[in-house]
Amino acid sequence: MARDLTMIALYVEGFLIAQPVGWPLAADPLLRGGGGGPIGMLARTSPTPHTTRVSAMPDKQTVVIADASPTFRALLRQEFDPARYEIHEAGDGEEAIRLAKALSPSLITLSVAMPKLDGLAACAAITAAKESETTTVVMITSSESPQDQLRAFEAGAMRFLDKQFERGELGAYATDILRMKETLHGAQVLVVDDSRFVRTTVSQLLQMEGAVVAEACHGKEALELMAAKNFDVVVTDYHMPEMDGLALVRNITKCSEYEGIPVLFVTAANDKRLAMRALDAGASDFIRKPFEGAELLARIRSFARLSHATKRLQELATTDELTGLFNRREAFYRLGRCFATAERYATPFSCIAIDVDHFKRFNDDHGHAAGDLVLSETARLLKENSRVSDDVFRVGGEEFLVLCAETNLDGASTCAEKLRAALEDYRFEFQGRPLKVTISAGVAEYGSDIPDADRILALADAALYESKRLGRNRVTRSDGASVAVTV
Ligand code: GH3
Ligand code: MG
Ligand code: MG
Repeated sequence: MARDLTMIALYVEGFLIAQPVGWPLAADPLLRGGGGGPIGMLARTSPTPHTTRVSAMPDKQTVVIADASPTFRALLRQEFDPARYEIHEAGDGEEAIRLAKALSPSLITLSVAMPKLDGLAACAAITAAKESETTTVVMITSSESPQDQLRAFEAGAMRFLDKQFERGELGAYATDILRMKETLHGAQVLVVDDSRFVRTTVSQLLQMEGAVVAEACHGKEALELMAAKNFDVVVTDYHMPEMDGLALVRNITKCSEYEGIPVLFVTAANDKRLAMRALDAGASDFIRKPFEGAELLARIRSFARLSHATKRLQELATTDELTGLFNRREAFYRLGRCFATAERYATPFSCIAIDVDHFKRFNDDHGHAAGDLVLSETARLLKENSRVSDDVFRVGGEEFLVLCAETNLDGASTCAEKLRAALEDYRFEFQGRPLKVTISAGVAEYGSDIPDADRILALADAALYESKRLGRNRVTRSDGASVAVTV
């Protein structure tokens, strides 16, 4: 019979962490001895943080089955649906390590008794290797000995399975583990707690599931980290020096850039009012101390899923499909924000309205597909030839807008001329044919006489119209001054 290795909770320093039930608690000399107990196990077996892509899993998961007997390997193979898994087999420990490094499988099963190198040694080598840091190892043995199980966990195995396992058990475990990895693999999680012990333990739990974790010891440090990097989920404690959890939640909520980032608030069991205050302040949920590691992970997984879905929706709502640029709606949002900042701090900003010349004729002559290619290439050229601090938008069919932060009319006119020249110089290619287009532009700068964002757009548009009237392929400033041609 297979051992039940689902998680149980273990109470350590004020909160619970999850442990495999198969862990021989009472008989474990390490637990009684202190230092090398279960936390030590987490520390030894958890992979190092990594910075892989977020969540998207390939169509088929790779699994390696390592056992000396081809018959037993065939039996294990039956656990995995060939439509969902790509199975590789190894006949000894050395081959298992080689395949683990070459394929970075999602899961590997290792039998303890194997030629050349036994399963335990192979397991230790695989979990230590960078290439297989996200590989889950299942150790398979005919031994019932708790000491063997302990050694398997110490070597980095996530599960210990008896050779007499029930049919379907390994397959079900693989499905479970891969679903968990799917949602936390590469998820960016920020853990905020003033207790180093709690931070480290929570981080290690998360890292074991493939999350990328950052740690902060109070709210202020958390905000600093959030300003520098995007997170999918934040987990925060309440009592902390400098800035407590509640103040952190309030700060996150009031900042529009952090909209959609779920915050999981950790409260003491008996403080219902605090939990309510945290939710009122904008936390997505709370979890009571002491908590089980398994529950914490389950909640973070669901928040990571939510966070990805929200980000995807935000992306869809703000980007133009053809060019990948920000869309018209985002242009108005950012223009409004730019306007408010300029009004408040009296900083300059300018905008450039751009329109592709004679584009209707271009479509008629070369076809819509060629037109689409030109639009997406034009978008790329506009981005490449403007500053990183400038925002480029597609605001209409063949109409673009560039917002130049902290830039006056002279600076923006130089930028517009650079963009015009870049388009004039560029040779597009469609189905082997070289094609050319030009653009016209109009530039306007914010000033105290401009009452609202619409007005600055109207000025840039009027200047653009003037460029068209004067013959196209040129830049006009809203003050009527001429713009030197750079080519
Ligand atoms: P002007 O120099 O005065 O701007 O002339 P124009 O022909 O570019 O201007 P007009 O506004 O009359 O026509 C714009 C054309 O842009 C109409 C349409 O065929 C084309 N267009 C708009 N959106 C798309 C698009 O998504 N793909 C393609 N291929 N063409 C588009
Ligand atoms: Mg046009
Ligand atoms: Mg137009």
